[in-house]
Amino acid sequence: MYRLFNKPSVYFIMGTQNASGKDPLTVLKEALRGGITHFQLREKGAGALQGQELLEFAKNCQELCRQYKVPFLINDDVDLALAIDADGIHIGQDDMDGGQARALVGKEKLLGVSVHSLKEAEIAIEAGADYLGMGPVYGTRSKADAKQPAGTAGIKEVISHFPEVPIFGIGGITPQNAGAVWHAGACGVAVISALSEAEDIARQIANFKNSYTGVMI
Ligand code: IFP
Ligand code: MG
Repeated sequence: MYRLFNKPSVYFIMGTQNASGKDPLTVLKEALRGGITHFQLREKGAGALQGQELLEFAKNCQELCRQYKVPFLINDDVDLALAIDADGIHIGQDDMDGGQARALVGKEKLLGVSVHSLKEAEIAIEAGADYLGMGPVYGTRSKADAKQPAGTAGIKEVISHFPEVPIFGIGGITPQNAGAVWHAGACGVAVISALSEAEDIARQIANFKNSYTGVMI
């Protein structure tokens, strides 16, 4: 089941800095209960947990994900992913090379790569990526260094060349604007604040899934 990326997937990305004043483990639990399909721990920026604190927090997230049988991935930090035997890692273009990441984590772990062009997608797939994250589709506030919004044209282009590779749209996606992402052929939406800042997280996840239902591709 782990390797399946069934539509409509809702991939939640969170670090302690995204919990908007709430207890991050409570936010994650609500998201798991509400039906997220993947989780990525992305501990970044000012005040990010480090060392033993990060390890403990990661283990707590992992335990929750296990209870809900949701794959647990770590952003960037291959050492942490290996130390706790996470289900996979996600790397960006500024991080280590995809092939190097694959060699370090082995064949069994999930490897996700952020891409912004067909060329980057080709390289990531060649390196052994299991899925791609592509964006920012729309404007986002969650990443200080985000690129210009790219819409869904890139997702369509990559899917036309690699129809079998799961692609998540990321960046400013809401249930209201997710239609174009599904229409482009993405397997899922990847979201940070759209869930972490939602009044009712479970309702928001349902809204994301419902934004797919009935869309003709
Ligand atoms: N895409 C994804 C994912 N995660 C990231 N951290 C990112 C782009 C920058 F959702 F996993 F595809
Ligand atoms: Mg990164």
